[in-house]
Amino acid sequence: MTPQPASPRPENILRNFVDGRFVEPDGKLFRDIDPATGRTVAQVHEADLPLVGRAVTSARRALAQGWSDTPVRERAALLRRAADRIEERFEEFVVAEVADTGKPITQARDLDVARAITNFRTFADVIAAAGQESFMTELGDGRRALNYAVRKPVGVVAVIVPWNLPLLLLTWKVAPALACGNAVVVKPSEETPATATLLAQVLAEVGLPRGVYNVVHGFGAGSAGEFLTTHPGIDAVTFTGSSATGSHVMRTVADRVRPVSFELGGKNAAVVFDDIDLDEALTGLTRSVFANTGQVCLCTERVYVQRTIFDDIAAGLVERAAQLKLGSPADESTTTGPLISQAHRRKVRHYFEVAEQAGAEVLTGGGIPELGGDLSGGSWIEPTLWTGLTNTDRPVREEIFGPAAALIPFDTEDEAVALANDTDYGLAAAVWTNDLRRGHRVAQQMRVGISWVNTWFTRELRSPFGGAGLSGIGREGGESSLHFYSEPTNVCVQL
Ligand code: NAD
Ligand code: 6OD
Repeated sequence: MTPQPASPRPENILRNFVDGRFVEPDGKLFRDIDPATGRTVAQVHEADLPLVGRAVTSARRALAQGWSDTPVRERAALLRRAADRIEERFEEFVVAEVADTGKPITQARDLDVARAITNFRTFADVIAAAGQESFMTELGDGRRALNYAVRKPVGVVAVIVPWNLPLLLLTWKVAPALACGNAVVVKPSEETPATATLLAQVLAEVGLPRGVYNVVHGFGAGSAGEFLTTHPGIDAVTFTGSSATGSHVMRTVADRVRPVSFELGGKNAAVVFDDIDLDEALTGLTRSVFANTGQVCLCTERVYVQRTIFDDIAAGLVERAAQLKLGSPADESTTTGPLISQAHRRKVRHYFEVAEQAGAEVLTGGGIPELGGDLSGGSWIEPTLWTGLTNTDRPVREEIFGPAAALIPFDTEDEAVALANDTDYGLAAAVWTNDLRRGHRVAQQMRVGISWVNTWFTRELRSPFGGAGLSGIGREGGESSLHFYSEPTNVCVQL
């Protein structure tokens, strides 16, 4: 049976969640729009400065009232209950995520909500297994000192996330933060406020003490995002979003010397060698360029192809792009949703114009599709591929964050590595080759946080994840998350 799309409920108001309660809206509201149709899905209560302050205060109080000292096994059990409860309310999360993003329901189920569950289970396991560092120091004359590190939470963590994978990216940060005994104030994107709000219900249902998880809704500058990062009661900021916003947030917290973890933009390369299995590489490349309508920070926007197979790859990708099915997110056969908003579509279209002015040949796409009916008000865009651009052209240097990529030929391995690394970003790369040694050699030379060989977006949540250059600061995942979300005190005892 084809599931029904989320019915627009403009009378529905998404509330802020502070100190274990939903706050009755008494101020400004903004609209939550379904990008597939352009319809209003809900109204959202924008948190003002005093309300953000109350959220931070309630988080501090929760720490003081004992949350930070909760035994690890209790925190791990709570994370597991959260995962179980999301599983029980799975379709509610799916419907909310689809209504906010317009993404295909199959993706919301198989990736976004499924990963939220895995995030909670993984960090329950990670914290339950985590040890502490200890060293014996030889002081001479037979004297020794025992050093051991005691893991402590950082305190109140501001969690700011974007709209592309809202619940996945939120829980990727909230789960380890709670695992380490922190309290959080989360600011979801203004475009996608629903699942962070639903998560508040779930965490309350599974017994998270009040004040440990707070949600404040709103925008960035002059709104909840800025109120949060400038609040003196915040001990750390974990942020996923654009490099420009990351830079701004960094300056904001610099005066108070607060730690930041930044997962920022990407301009990711794929490098395709002529020894590949063509079909396998085309399947992988199609995913990496067009998944989530190109709105994944890890998506490939630069495809470097060995000249000997350039025409085959170009033709194969055009053929596969034509097979993508844009349509109602509720339809199980839809592969591709809209962009997140009309504003984002204007940005992506601007790059279409810049590419054509730079002399790009449009292999496919480049325009706005006519979907008709309910979908005519949505922010749809055509999957787009170009040739004829070089590394000096803006569409090859700047993050587009849409379903568009430039195909560029290379001749030698060294040239491919140099082209791929010729970027200010450094998030991800994908190398496609059947030569085992070359795969390792090239993957290791990439200046990125994650370098895949013959795959894309395959995630091991215990491995470090993050970016170099404009793509971020720090690493999260497994032990790396524990390092960010906890602060060790080293105890040194002379024996
Ligand atoms: P954005 O930077 O505009 O917004 C991200 C979040 O920051 C939103 O919640 C927004 O309200 C908030 N914000 C904006 N200005 C702020 C300010 N001055 N102070 C505090 N908060 C502020 O990014 P976006 O458009 O929502 O998301 C797309 C970007 O995110 C792309 O660049 C993409 O590459 C990046 N991204 C990176 C990763 C990663 O893991 N590296 C993952 C997903 C998305
Ligand atoms: O998979 C993850 O944990 C992660 N942080 C993915 C980021 C995707 C960017 O849009």
